[in-house]
This record gives sequence, C-alpha cells and structure tokens, in this order.
Amino acid sequence: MKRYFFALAAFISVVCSAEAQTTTSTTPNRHPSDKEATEATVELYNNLFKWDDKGVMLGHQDDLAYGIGWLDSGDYKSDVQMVTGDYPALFGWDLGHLELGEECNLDGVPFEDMRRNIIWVDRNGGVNTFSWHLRNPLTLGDSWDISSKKVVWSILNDASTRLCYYEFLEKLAEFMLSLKRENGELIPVIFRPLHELSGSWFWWGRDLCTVDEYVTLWRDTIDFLRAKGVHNILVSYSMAGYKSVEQFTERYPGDDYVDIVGFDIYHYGTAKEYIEDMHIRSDIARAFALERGMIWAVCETGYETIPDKDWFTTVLLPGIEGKQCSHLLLWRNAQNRPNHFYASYPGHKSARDMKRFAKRDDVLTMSELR
Ligand code: BMA
Repeated sequence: MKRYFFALAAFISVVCSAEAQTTTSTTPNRHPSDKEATEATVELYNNLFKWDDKGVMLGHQDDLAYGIGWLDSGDYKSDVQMVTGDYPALFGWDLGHLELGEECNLDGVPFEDMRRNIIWVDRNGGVNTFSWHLRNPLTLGDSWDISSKKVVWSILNDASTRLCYYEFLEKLAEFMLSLKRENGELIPVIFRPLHELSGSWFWWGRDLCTVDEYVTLWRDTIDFLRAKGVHNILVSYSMAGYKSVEQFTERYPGDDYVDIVGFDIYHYGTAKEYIEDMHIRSDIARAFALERGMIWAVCETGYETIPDKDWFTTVLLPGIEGKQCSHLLLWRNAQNRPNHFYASYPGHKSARDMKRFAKRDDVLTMSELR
C-alpha cells in the first residue's frame, strides 16, 4: 500500500512538473499584426503585455523637446523627470510637417533632435509613440482643414492626390527606417495613424469620409509602409469619443492592421464627466482588446493647465484604476503657446500630486521598465 502510495506520488509529481514545463515552454510568443515585424518589434510587443500586468505606463508628449520655460539643448531635460525623479515610460512625438520635407515639425521640434531623443529613449529602455498631424493632400492646408469632404475620396480615386499622399508616406517610411540602434537594428515604435477618427475635426474624420473609405485609407497606408520595408512599428487605433461598441468598431481596420486599441480623451467639463466618460470608453476598449488578445491604451489625455492641484490622483487615477490600461500619454507642455500644458512642472501647484501618482506601484516610469 505504502509502495503504491509513493509510486502514485512520484507519478503525480512527474506529470505536474511536465505540465508546468509545457505551460512555460509552449506559451506562444505573441506576434504583432505585421507578419514580418522585426525581432525587436516582436519583443516590444511582448514587453507591452508584461508591463500591462504590472501597471500603466506613464507617457508625455514632446517630453524631451521642451517644457515650461526651457527648450531642448541636448541635455535630456524633462518636466516629468524634474517633478517625479524619473522619466516617463512612454515618449510621444508628432511627425506633422515631415511630409513637407521641413526641418522642424509643426510645433517647431527639429526632426534631427527628435531622432536623437528617440534613440536615447530606446537606449534607456523607454518606448516611443508617434502621432502625425499631416497636411491635407488635396488642399495642402493643415490636418484641421476640413473645407472639403472629398480628401480621403480623392486619395483613393484621384491620381494626383494619391501621388501626393504617397509622397507624404515615402517621407514617413524614410524617417521610420532612419531610427536605428548602435548595432544598426531598427528601433521598434508605436504609430497611431489617422487618429481621433470618431471626431470630425481632421480631414480623415468621421463626417469627412465613409466607413469604407477610412478603412481602405488605413490599410493602404500600412500596406505602403510595409512594402517599403517598415517592419518596426506597432499600429495603434486611436478613437476620439464613443458611447457604444458599435461606434468603437465601426471603422476598425481589422486585426491584420492593428496592434493596440484606445482613445484620446481630455478633461473639458467636470471631473465627474471625465471619469464617467473614461469608464464608458475604457470598458468598451478593454472588452474589445481582451477578446482579441490585445492591449488597450489612453493614447492622449490631460487637463489643460491642470487647474485642480490633485487632478492626477483624484481624477485621472479613478478614471483608469482597475481597467488594465497599458499606457497613457499626457499631452505636451507647450513652450510656443501660453497655458497649453498637461504635465506638471517644477513649481506648479499640481507637482506634488503628479509625483504621488508617478510613484505608485501600478504606475510605471522609465526605470521601472527594465
Ligand atoms: C494639438 C495642440 C497643437 C499642436 C498639435 C500637434 O493638440 O497641442 O498646438 O500643434 O496638437 O502637436
């Protein structure tokens, strides 16, 4: 009987350890939508899931480019770092005016400096994410030029507008392919094209094109980049407002073209409204992401001038807490536009609270990603 018992125990232990081993060794590496994604891009994609289990990555737009009262002079200054003691985990950049071949982006950031900062972020374990307020390829006005409802239609149907758009994309591809590590490997990044699509303030917005036109434009854009050898991007689908799953998915371009889903949300009205809206949108985004084995993010957020000194822990935090949000990006601390800032800076009344928020175990800053 005793012998039988030991034999059984040994058998169970062998089976269990074999099972434990199979679970770890066969856990598939998750793969981004791009079948040819570079190794580093696959790694970043998998890391985003690991970090997602730990907390939300804190991000800031143009963090190293400028802040309140200073401009980048190559010394990696950062309002977030000065306030919290650590850099953000996520660094946002905008590529607007790259398509024009200009030296600086639409907010005056030299692309050379941006590239240097992106390389520094990557070397130090942070993540870079891009938006693109690109010109209107039909009128050559800016992203906000919605004077024609035929822009997307024209890209798809009119040879000269299409050519112009492709020339824009060509410049984008060149830039993405210029982001390299010291060993020559491409730096993996997040790209969220044609963002805030449920709003109608950009030429690609909801009232400016049909569902089919939007989806086709998105796919053509990503196909173009991939055909140019750009395999170092994770693609992020970033909505503006919505109230239902139907609205959220209406213009979704498909799993072969998207890696991350999310939305841009700003605090305009009351705190209660912001939190409630955040909950409605994040519940929908999260359920959608879970179903597909994806992550979801707050792709842009903030309260301009942060008039509430405890905003980070009493408004933003209850908005995202318990929702398993991968990352959030605070918008820029403009140096060229008064009262246009979203992260605290030294001396601002919200500084103590932003530090408190950043120091939480479930909020990740750059050094915590390692
Ligand atoms: C907007 C504002 C603008 C800026 C644009 C692109 O939200 O911050 O001042 O030019 O984003 O960064």
